[in-house]
Amino acid sequence: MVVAEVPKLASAAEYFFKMGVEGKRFRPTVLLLMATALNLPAPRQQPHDAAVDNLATELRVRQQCIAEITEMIHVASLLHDDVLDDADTRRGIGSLNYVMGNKLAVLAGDFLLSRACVALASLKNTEVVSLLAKVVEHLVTGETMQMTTSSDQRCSMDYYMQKTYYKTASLISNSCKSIALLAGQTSEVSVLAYDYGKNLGLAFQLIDDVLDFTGTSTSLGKGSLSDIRHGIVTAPILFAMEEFPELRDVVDEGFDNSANVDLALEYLGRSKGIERTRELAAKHASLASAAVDSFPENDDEDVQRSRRALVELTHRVINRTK
Ligand code: GRG
Repeated sequence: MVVAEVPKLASAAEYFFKMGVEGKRFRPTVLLLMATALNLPAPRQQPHDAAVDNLATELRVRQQCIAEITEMIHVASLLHDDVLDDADTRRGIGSLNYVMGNKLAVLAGDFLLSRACVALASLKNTEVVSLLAKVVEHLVTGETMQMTTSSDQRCSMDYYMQKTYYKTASLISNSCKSIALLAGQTSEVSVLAYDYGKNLGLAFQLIDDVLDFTGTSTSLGKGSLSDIRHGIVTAPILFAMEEFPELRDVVDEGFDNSANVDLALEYLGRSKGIERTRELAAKHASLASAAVDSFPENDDEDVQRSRRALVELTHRVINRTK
């Protein structure tokens, strides 16, 4: 799906799908587990019915296609994000804009997005098309919200959570819902799948925001500090600001001056900002887990194992160090 005709575009579009730089593949992992977790109970087959097996295989291929589309949208958004941020690295290697230039990076992102659209159309399910088209709108909206904030918006937890939903949680939540819809699940169950993805995505981003300050250790300042250096205010600072309202003046002054970064870190260190962000992530992880616990009963061993794995992932997301 990511192979283009023109060699230059082909190498650009394939760049982050090569072995070793494919990233965590967190989203497709969740989606394939969700597919099995929502398998409908198989009708009793006696004798073995090949037609039933074929239907199950066909469904799995369609759900796998959602996992592929989701990863392509994700990578397209990373390519464009790196252009906007003028990033020079991604996944431990040179970012595509750095290696091949902004123009090819933008075009490669557009190409991945258009191939994802073609694959999506081939599924011939208009509700699923609408959900994933909305996700692209959300990604763009979230990025724009982050880029163009007023002082009040930058200091608002509601604004931050809305932006986080758009930038991170919408893709995984709406893809989870698409998996459920393709499986022929009811709208109630599809909403549970959506709730799982949304809360997992929010927890994932909240921990990402903590790791930006702490890195793999628990000490402050050991992360890349990339958000704050780019003037992006995230949950730990917002919680710290509730304890120390004077931090707002520092935030309003901006972080072009590295002394302000140090000052904000000092306030953060004296506050419960990191702890409260972790607690909020844990709350969302537990809501995600509760959604899986509400899935309709199914004794199938594979289904049970996938549900346990989805729950296990909620723990991993909040305990991860990278
Ligand atoms: C072209 C679809 C499209 C969108 C353009 C630039 C933009 C609008 C949106 C930016 C969206 C963005 C980059 C959100 C951040 C999401 C996020 C948490 C990225 C990190 O995901 P990981 O940790 O990365 O799963 P790996 O490398 O493991 O895949």
